[in-house]
Amino acid sequence: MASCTQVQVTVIGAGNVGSSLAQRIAEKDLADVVLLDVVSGRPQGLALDLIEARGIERHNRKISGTIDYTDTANSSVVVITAGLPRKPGLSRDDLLLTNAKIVRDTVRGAIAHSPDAVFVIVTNPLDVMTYLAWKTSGLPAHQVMGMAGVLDSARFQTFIAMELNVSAADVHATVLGGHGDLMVPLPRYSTVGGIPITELMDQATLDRLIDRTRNGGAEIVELMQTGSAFFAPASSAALMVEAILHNQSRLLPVAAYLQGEYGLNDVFIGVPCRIGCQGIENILEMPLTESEREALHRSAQSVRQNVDRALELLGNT
Ligand code: TXD
Repeated sequence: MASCTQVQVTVIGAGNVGSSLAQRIAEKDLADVVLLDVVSGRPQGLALDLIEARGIERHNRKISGTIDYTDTANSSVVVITAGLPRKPGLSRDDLLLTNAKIVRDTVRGAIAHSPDAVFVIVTNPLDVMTYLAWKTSGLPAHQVMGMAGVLDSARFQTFIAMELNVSAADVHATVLGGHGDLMVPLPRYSTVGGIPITELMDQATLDRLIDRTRNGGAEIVELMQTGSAFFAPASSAALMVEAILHNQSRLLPVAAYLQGEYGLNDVFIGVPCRIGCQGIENILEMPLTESEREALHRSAQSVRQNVDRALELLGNT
């Protein structure tokens, strides 16, 4: 008899990013979704709300909300969006430790019931949390990746499209490195209809767009005052989930574990990877100029320092 088992994705953290991601996954008909949070009632309520739109959105995906990890069993992909945002009065170290503990606990909870899942980490500080998630999981490195490069590249793509008054669909933008001030937008590898943007705008314009990309998250926080970006982050994570579930071999910039690539070792950082059903199928090494390579190394150095600090803080708990 044919099996009726449906592919399932678990989204941990039913906050802004998590709930938008659940919506995207279900409405794009990618998979059934289990939404898990520590706050009882919230994931259940959001799931019911999403289910009540099914007739209108015309899909039959199951969406359930829970606080119990046993309900997440046998997920193909687990996305971790649980965590606290940066708040006034919360020091960088407090946030690092709090989110490190949350990521550690959620990975432990999820992996116990979905040992073969591909893990996609969204929680900030992204590259650090992806490293901790991988360490905690004991999974092969190709099964753990962080979402940031897709979002940072989408922001760069948007600003280029707005500047040149062309469709974002015709712009390909490349941003490598950590998700933070030291990210590495690569204009040489960013194109409009195949033409490098270095041919289409002067240096001052390029610098302005790069700066806006680097501060993309902060610009939205500044406008919103309470809360941070979640629509584009959810779209970015959904794109990665789709590439995994549909085994698309898409080339996407994701935080991946490096073992010598780009001259870097034992660090998760944003680089272009081929993404399929196994997770990261391989890491693409783009030829970099000396200054691009230096920028990537500077970004990796800062990630590494924060990983060490997080491990030190966790060790004291
Ligand atoms: O590019 C990127 N990687 C990012 C990262 C883009 C956008 C947001 N980025 C980060 O994702 C952000 O800095 C946060 O660390 C996470 C989630 O952002 P979101 O905007 O969704 O935060 P919310 O709305 O505060 O939601 C967090 C949820 C909330 O419902 C908590 O109750 C839940 O996480 N939470 C937990 N769920 C399960 N288990 C535990 N332990 C837990 N702790 C908190």
